[in-house]
Amino acid sequence: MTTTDAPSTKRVTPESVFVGGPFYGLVNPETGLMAENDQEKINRIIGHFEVAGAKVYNAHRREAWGANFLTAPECTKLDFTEISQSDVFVAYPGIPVSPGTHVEVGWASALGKPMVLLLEKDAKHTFLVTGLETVANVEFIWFDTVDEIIEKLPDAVHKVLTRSGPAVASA
Ligand code: 5HM
Repeated sequence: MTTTDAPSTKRVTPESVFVGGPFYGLVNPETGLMAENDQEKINRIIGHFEVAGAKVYNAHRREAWGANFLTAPECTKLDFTEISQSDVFVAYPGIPVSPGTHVEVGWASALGKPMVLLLEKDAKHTFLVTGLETVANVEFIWFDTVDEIIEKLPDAVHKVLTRSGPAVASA
């Protein structure tokens, strides 16, 4: 982790981040790719951390947005390893709901990873995500637009990186 001197605040920033979100359900069977606006939602988050010098792990980009899917055992093992190695886990659990991202949220919380979850305002999210504060070190960003996420990310990341969240074992 690194501390940056912004004019008004000091914020802790991560050296490594895992970015997750809906993938398989968003790949158009005709093109074999995610739509550009769906790619953009992920790319904006990746870019936010990369311009600050962080190492970003992300399956969508790694697998060329659907053009180069890994096998299920390959991506499962890689994602678990990369989440384990990351300072912070940032993800859209998804509208549409992403089954794989929900598995990753479970791994990240059980691993005690600091987490920031990006939740669409006025949408239904499962109770086991919106209730995660009771067992995990998590911040939620409720958003309408990706611009809102980018504005709120630095504070949310700082909060989870400087706080020790509830341990699952002591729940
Ligand atoms: O179920 P869904 O595809 O939406 O799950 C997305 C999450 O699973 C992503 O955060 C990604 O890290 C992981 N994933 C992956 O790494 C998912 C798929 C396809 O299901 C894949 N590689 N090929």
